[in-house]
Amino acid sequence: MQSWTRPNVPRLPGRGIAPRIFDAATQGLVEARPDESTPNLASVYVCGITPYDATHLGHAATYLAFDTLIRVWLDAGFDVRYVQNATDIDDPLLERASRDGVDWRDLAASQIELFRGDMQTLSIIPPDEYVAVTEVISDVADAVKILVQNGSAYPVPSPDAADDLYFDSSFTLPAWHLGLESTLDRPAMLQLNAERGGDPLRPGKRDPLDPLLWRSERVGEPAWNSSIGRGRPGWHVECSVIALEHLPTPLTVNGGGRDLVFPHHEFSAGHAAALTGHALAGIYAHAGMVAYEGEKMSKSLGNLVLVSRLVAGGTDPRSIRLALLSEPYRSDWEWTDAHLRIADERLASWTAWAATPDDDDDDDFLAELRERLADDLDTAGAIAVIDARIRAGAAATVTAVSAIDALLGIRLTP
Ligand code: 5CA
Ligand code: ZN
Repeated sequence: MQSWTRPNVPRLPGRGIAPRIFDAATQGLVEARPDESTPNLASVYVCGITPYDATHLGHAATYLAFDTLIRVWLDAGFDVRYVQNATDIDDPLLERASRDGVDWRDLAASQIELFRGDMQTLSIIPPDEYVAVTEVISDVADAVKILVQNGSAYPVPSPDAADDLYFDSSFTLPAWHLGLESTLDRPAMLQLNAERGGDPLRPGKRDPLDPLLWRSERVGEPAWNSSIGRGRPGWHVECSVIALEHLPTPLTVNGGGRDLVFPHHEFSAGHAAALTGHALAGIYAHAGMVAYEGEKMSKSLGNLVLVSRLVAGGTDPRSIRLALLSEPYRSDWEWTDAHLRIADERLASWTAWAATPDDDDDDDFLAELRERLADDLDTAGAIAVIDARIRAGAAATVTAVSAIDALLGIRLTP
């Protein structure tokens, strides 16, 4: 599927540092760099939107976190390969389409178009491959067939349709990258599973946690022909298949928002391990949840601040970027109007500062910025470095202005 236009990312003098970022599997900071199998190629899969109610600031914050990672990687001299999906067939999308009396395909297409526009407006580096789930249904079915053949998938009867297929989670327990080390106990897993698309109460499963791999055709629901009959894929396996198809494994980073740690990334990794015999990713990285009016910003609650609405109301997209970058990407935090007011003031001060740059190189500044960002993408720290420079009366330099553009994605000069 078509991605969006890539922003210009200036090259900076010298070379940046491979960042250390937080890994959910080991619960610690790990250097994010290519491994020996792909010595200079950093690869990242980031879970994309389910296309309705896009693009809210929570989505934007998550994609901006991985945009920062990619900018830091490029500055460190790595080639980067980036893949993102769009979950353009799933129960919540069908429910919303039916609630609003629109065709689910039209809803998905229009929301993906809106998302592309918002990402481009925010100068977010596009994925090299932007893949809709509906483009890979037969590949997912073929993968599920392999799981059936190797014994990690099993049928669950349905009263009104052919058998569905589920993943036997005990099959990959040794490869459970996140469950192995995470702090989740079984009751917490069961609860999150129920809240986040699982069906622990479905009769006939070997373990209530086992996730759906393939839903056989139901009357009135979309279905596709495939090597395992007519139906549609479960959620987690789509991301495993798209990542495996387009990126070398193990990926350097598998990413998304923290609401995806369990069960989504757990099972994407589990399915991939069952398919390939090795780990999906070296690092599992997650952005914190952005809240609004006291609760996680979410499509189901409807407490959304949309990027497109802010921009239509005259907000400078660079202010949105700066506001989101002012919070550590891993924290959960609450969006307030003050975030935008402070970002507007900061943008005005930075722009005035950048208007008359010196030609001198400013190696210290660049080194400080690189050091902050290599430290778990400390964008708030990087912003503080720039604020401090300006407060101290240091002149802007051509390199400093380019560094802010390349690393933070904020262009200060026309
Ligand atoms: N399509 C699936 C992933 S395969 C999905 O989670 N879609 S989504 O539209 O619900 O979310 C898209 C991305 O934004 C995910 O990475 C999700 O973790 C992230 N996200 C959703 N809500 C928030 C929030 N309030 N704050 C931060 N990130 C969020
Ligand atoms: Zn996903």
